[in-house]
Amino acid sequence: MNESSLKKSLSKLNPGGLRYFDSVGSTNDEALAWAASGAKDFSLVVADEQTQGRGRLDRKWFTPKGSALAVSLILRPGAAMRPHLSRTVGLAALSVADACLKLGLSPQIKWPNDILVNGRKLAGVLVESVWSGEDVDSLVIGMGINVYRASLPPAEYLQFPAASLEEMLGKEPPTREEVLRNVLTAMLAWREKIGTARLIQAWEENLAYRGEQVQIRAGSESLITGRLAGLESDGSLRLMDAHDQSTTIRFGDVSLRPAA
Ligand code: BT5
Repeated sequence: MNESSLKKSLSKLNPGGLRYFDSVGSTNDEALAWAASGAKDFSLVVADEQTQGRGRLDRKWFTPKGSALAVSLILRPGAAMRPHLSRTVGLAALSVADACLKLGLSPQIKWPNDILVNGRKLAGVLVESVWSGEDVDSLVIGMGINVYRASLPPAEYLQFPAASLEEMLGKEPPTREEVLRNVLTAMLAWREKIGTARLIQAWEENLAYRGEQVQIRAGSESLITGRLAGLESDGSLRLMDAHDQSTTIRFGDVSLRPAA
C-alpha cells in the first residue's frame, strides 16, 4: 500500500483529500488537526503503521507495519446529518460490517464500536469531533481493521479475543486498498440514510448478543446486567432487566460483555 495505489483504488469515490503516511502516531490525531485547519468533507488519512494508535479512553490500538488498515475519515456533517450525530459510530460500524459481508464473512457489531467475526474483534471504530463553539464542525471516524495475521496484538494486551481477515477467510485477504474501497463505498450509501429508521434497524439486526444476557462494565466494574433488547433511535443500547423494565445505556466509557 502506498499513496499512489490508494489514490488509484479510491479515485471513483472522489475523496475530498488524501494524506498517506508510512508511519504516523495516530491517524485520528492527524485527521483532527487537518479537520481543524479546513480539510474538505470525505478527506482521508491512511497509515501503514501507527506508533500511538488509540482506542477509547486512550487505550492502545495496535497497527504494526504492513499488517492492517488504519484510516481516519473526516466528515463535515450537513443539515441532514446534524440531528443524528450520535449515530455516527453505527454508520461506521455498519460500513465495516458490510465490507466483511462482501467477503463472505458474518460480521456482528459489539455495541458501541467493535466489529466481531466469529465472536472475535476484527475492527474497532473511534469517533472524535472538532468543535466550533457549541457546534460540531467536523467528525473524525477512525477505523482500525486487522487485515493480515501480523496485525494482532500480543495476547496480554487483549481484554477480548482478536481476529484478522486473513485468518477468518483462511486464505490471502484482498488488498488493504480494496478493503478500504469497500468500506468507503458502504459508508457513502449509509451516510445518505443516516436519518432513517433503516439505519437503526440494520445496526440493530447486526448487534452481537441480541436477546442474550449481557453485562455493561465501566472499567473492570460491572454496572448492570440485562437482556440486550435493541437500540433507541439515537443509537443508545436498550437492556431489559429481570422484571422486564427497560434501561438505556448511553455511549461513554462503557463496554459490553456476555454475562457469565
Ligand atoms: C477501539 O477502541 O476499538 C477503537 C480503535 C480505533 C483504532 C483506529 S485505527 C485508525 C484511528 N487512529 C487511531 O489512533 N485510532 C483509530 P476500544 O474499544 O477502546 O478498544 C481498545 C482495545 O482493543 C485495547 O485496549 C486492546 O485490548 C484491543 N486492541 C488493541 N489493538 C487491537 C487490534 N489490532 N485488534 C484487536 N484488538 C485490539
